[in-house]
Amino acid sequence: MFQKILIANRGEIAVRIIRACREMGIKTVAVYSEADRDALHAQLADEAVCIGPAAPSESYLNMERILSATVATKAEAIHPGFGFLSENSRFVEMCEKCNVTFIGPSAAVIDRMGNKSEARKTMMEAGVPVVPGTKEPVYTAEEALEAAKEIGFPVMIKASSGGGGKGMRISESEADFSENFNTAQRESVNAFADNTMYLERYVARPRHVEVQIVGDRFGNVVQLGERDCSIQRRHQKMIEESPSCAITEETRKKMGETAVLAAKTVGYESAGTIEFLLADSGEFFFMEMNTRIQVEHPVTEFVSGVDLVKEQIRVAAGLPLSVKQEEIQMNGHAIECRINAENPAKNFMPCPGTIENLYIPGGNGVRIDTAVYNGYHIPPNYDSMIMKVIVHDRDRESAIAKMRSTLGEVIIEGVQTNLDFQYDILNQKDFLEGNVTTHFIEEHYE
Ligand code: MV4
Repeated sequence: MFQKILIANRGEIAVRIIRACREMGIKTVAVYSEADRDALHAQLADEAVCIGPAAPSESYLNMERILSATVATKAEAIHPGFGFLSENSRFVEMCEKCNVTFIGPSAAVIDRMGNKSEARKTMMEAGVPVVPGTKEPVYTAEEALEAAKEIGFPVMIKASSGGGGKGMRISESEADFSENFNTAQRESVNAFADNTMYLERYVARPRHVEVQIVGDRFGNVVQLGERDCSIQRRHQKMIEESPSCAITEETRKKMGETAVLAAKTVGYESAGTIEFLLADSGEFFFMEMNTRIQVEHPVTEFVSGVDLVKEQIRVAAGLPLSVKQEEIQMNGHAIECRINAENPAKNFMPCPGTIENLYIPGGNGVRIDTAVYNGYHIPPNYDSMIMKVIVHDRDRESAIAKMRSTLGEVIIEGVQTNLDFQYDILNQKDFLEGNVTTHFIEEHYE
């Protein structure tokens, strides 16, 4: 096992990783920017190294500085968390050159899955269901239109380097196709310097259901059930839960097996997520694979009892997974609400500032992942998510009741937050009935 791990991240996920390391008897090194001198992760770690100015490109995204800090502190491995360098294959290669273990999948797997059009083709060939559409990438509006006529309208035009909705356009008919294709492609060229596009039939009012998997280097892959992440706003998830109330036992089994097949097809090691689009027909289709630990991993930890970060560390050290599929039993229902320092009344504008009064609740089946404390100044340079409230109870109804009760106890003063907005969602009839699609927020609020 590793003696010392460097955490190349900040905020609640850095704290989450430090805790896993400490429980495993592993020393930790935090890195922090000049804006994060007072950040909790820098105080909780055994050592902390300042790696540069507030701008992410000068600190948390700066590969040379992070690797220098790793070598200087003699850490043997880097945990990247999510965001920042977590899905950067060049960084994985640089770690290898420095003899440092990257806690995550290989550079080759990150590249293969990061290219959405290639990932789609890989999955099609493996027999994983994908939305009907192109198998080979398209580059011009002319060839794309021919493909779109075959698929049938409406079609979804997607950028191969996209994800999170960037470089994505719906085309309703032949008449609007070329304009939408060109706009989506231009967006992709500007954002990712990549003109590679692909097409899918448009799936109306879908749900976002994803399966958590974890694999080791011996070829073992287990799945830890699904998460329903349909409650999103502009591709930012707000509420995640496990299990999904939208699928039958039969679909659940098939989806889990499909996720394992997808991961085994690429020889996946570490924690990863297979995202599916669930159509109202009950059919599901592979969308993308996320090759990192995700924000919403605690809901899976609650229902499965598996510590995903510890498993990541174990398998990166060359050990086998600590659990077999037959030993995994999913229990009860978990829900996560993401609390952001933002103003819902002002178009959810980020609202950095100083926390003047803070109360963090607890209780049976309550988990709060956060890195803020009383008097903490939230810097304006990073993500606005400041807290994750996660609850676990025997069924969905009890979990919703627990989440309402817990959110009601949270006190955050000094900055605007989406706490009240989250509370309101939990009282919406459609949410309570499990009537949620990816359009829930726009249909109920905007
Ligand atoms: C789709 C779709 C409908 N049909 N693909 C959005 C981001 C990317 N991960 C996939 N996305 C979608 N792809 C087809 N063929 C609808 C969406 C979509 C969506 C998906 C998941 C969660 C929220 C979403 C919000 C709007 C659109």
